[in-house]
Amino acid sequence: MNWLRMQALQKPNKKFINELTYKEIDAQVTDLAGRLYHYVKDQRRVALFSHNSEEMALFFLALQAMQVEVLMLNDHLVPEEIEKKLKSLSIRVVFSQDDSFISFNEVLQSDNRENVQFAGDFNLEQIAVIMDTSATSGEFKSVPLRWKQFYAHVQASQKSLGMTEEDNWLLVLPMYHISGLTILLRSLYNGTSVTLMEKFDEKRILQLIEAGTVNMLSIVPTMLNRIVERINEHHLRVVLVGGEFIPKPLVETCLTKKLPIYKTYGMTETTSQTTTFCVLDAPLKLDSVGLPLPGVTIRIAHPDEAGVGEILIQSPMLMDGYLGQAPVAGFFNTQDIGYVDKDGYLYVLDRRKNIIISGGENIYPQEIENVLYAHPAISECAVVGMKDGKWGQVPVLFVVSLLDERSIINYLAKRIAKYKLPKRVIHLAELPKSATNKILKKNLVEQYVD
Ligand code: S0N
Ligand code: MG
Ligand code: MG
Repeated sequence: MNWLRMQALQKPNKKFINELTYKEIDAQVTDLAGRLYHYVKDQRRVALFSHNSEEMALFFLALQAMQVEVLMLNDHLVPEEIEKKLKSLSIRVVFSQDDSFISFNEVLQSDNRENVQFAGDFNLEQIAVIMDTSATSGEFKSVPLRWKQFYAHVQASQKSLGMTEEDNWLLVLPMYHISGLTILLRSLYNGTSVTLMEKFDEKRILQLIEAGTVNMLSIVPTMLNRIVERINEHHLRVVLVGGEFIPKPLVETCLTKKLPIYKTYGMTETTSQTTTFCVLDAPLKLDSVGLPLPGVTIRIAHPDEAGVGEILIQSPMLMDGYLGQAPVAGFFNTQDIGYVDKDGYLYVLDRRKNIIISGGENIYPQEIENVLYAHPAISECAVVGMKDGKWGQVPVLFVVSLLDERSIINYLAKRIAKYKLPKRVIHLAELPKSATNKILKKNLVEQYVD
């Protein structure tokens, strides 16, 4: 079940990524694996550090063929963040688009080439990728996803979206997120095409939509917001939207444009899609995130009188467990809050406590606070989320310190990725606290943010 080899045999001339056919990609991947051999032969795990590119996809596929576990690094991370992750996962080899590590070009041009034979099958128990999510404690957790989860996912996703021969899926979400990587894998499994885009380029996306080059989009609301007003003619079959709360006015605008919006709820731990539905099919369920995909069971833990509680998920797409932690026994607690209606549609009311989602990127207040508390001139701080027209939500910092805003931001910028930086810094003489001396974020939000 090596999907690439299968497609290269069955549909050699079908386009896979941009202008490259399955046969061409299979040949390039085989060639690349030969050049990668000397870099990875002693490694169980390596990392990729890149924005979307054809090279990134080739490296990913070649490393999969070689059965190496691949840590997917967000390309906005700063060196200090990357070092921590590599150390904790004992990774010594990193391939990157630029020269910060072993560059893609260096490997592609290397003359040191081995003739490697691939296993004909992907091993379903093999860890394919490792992706990070953070815990509310601010420490990151690593999610290992195996071929068995991807295999279950592509089949369930197929049932929810119904792939066809003509499908061409825009791949603009980063492949280091599950939202982006699954676009590549669904297409690979179904033998369909993707249009890979290195950067979110609004003008080009609008052209691709209007020309009918792409008929499927996966997108976060922040991006959709930036293009929806300018979509006129379209041949879209599926617009899969998730990753953050979708404002109702945005859904309504999409409806007036007759965009086939598929709302979806999922996360790295569940290999993306867990529930999905097309709003055109169920206009009365606009506020929901849809029905469970085949094989998925959803339960609500500790429901109140209205049936609202923590969302639990059991599914063949669910990770076995975080690396280095006990496996998930049965149901996985998303810590998101919601309910299921009488028809089985899931509603998500609140995302995991404290998490801030900016432009589809998760930001964990405690991670920022931990970095700040390491600074001797910062005695108290609290990061909370604030609604934002462009990003959905942005972090705001409340701080007790003599340092000015500029110094604080400069200090943070060396240590955390730019998208995590507080968009506002508010100095206070002291932060509100409970009787047990815990900072009352709720009071800060009510007094300054709402
Ligand atoms: C929104 C994006 C495209 C913005 O990036 P853009 O416009 O390319 O910006 P840059 O040129 O990189 O930077 C410009 C300035 O903006 C700052 N910045 C960049 N991104 C952010 C951000 N997110 N928040 C705040 N600031 C940001 C930069 O720092 C820079 O600053 P200056 O100008 O000062 O230098 C980009 O953020 C993006 O690609 N977002 C999407 C990420 C994503 O894929 N999220 C989803 C993650 N969730 C999941 O994977 C699970 C859900 C899921 O699977 C799913 C989700 C959606 C659809 C389908 C599914 C599915 O189930 O299949
Ligand atoms: Mg960028
Ligand atoms: Mg970017």
